[in-house]
Amino acid sequence: EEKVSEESHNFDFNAYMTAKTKAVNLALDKAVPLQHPEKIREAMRYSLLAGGKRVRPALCIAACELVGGDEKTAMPAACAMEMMHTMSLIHDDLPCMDNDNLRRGKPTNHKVYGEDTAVLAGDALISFSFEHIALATKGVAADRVLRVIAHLGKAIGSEGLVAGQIVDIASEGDSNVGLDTLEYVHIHKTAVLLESSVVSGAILGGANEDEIDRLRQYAHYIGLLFQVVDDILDVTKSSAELGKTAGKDLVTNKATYPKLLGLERSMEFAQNLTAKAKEQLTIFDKLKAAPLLGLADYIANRQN
Ligand code: GRG
Repeated sequence: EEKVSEESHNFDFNAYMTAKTKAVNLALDKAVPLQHPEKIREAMRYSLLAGGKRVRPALCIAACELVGGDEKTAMPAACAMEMMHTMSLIHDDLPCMDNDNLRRGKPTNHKVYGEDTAVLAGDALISFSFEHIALATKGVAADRVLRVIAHLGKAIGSEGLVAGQIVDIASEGDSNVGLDTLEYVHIHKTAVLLESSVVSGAILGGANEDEIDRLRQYAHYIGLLFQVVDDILDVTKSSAELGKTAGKDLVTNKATYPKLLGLERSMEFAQNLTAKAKEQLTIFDKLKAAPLLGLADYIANRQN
């Protein structure tokens, strides 16, 4: 049985993620120190340092290392990816959006600091992300840094995260949402920032165009995979909890893969996406690609 992929045999993925998470948390803490005016800095730090898997910074650093760069070179961009991600979560949780009370196991930003401050904390994180890449990236040619900044701007704007969010909002309560719309929302809300993370790491590490394109496609597939697995887990988790065969997503309005494809075909789709993601990495040395291969498996096999 091919359960553990052969690539991961000699590579300790958990140790790699633990080390990267630790380094990223330190860098984030340093990048956004508590200073005047304290209220906004506290709100930014509250969500930024609230935990989270740090998948985007890990992708950014791993891609940089894969093409011959080092962790330090990618770190400002890696932090910027996490700051943008955090910003999108703060704004997504607002009463005018999803109106959530909990995030990463803690009260949401607006619950603690108020809506006004939560909006501003998100705004400040957007602006600081760009500033941080521009000022803190060392030893990389300016044209490469500029390309990273442009890529990130596109990824979070009306061709990326914002596009995914507005189409998601528009499709709320619509019982006829099809696979195309579901995929559009997932690609724009999730895959695009993962792509930006990987592409940025690759650009900063000195990748050539072919390498950048392969890595972009890899991230595209794992981004979609992330959401398909999320949908599958929603069904399997709640059926386990309820002791029933039909999970909560099969009875709510929200379109999901299991609802549109059935559980079996959703699981096949997830396997396909994992295979396609890994296929993109075959141009690289297998040992060097181990972290990204491991990340694909991690996203495919996560249990919560
Ligand atoms: C204001 C420019 C601007 C953009 C915001 C609100 C919004 C537009 C977009 C929403 C994007 C959104 C919430 C996407 C969901 C992304 C996602 C997969 C979240 C879960 O990511 P994980 O599992 O979370 O990596 P952790 O907590 O581990 O970091």
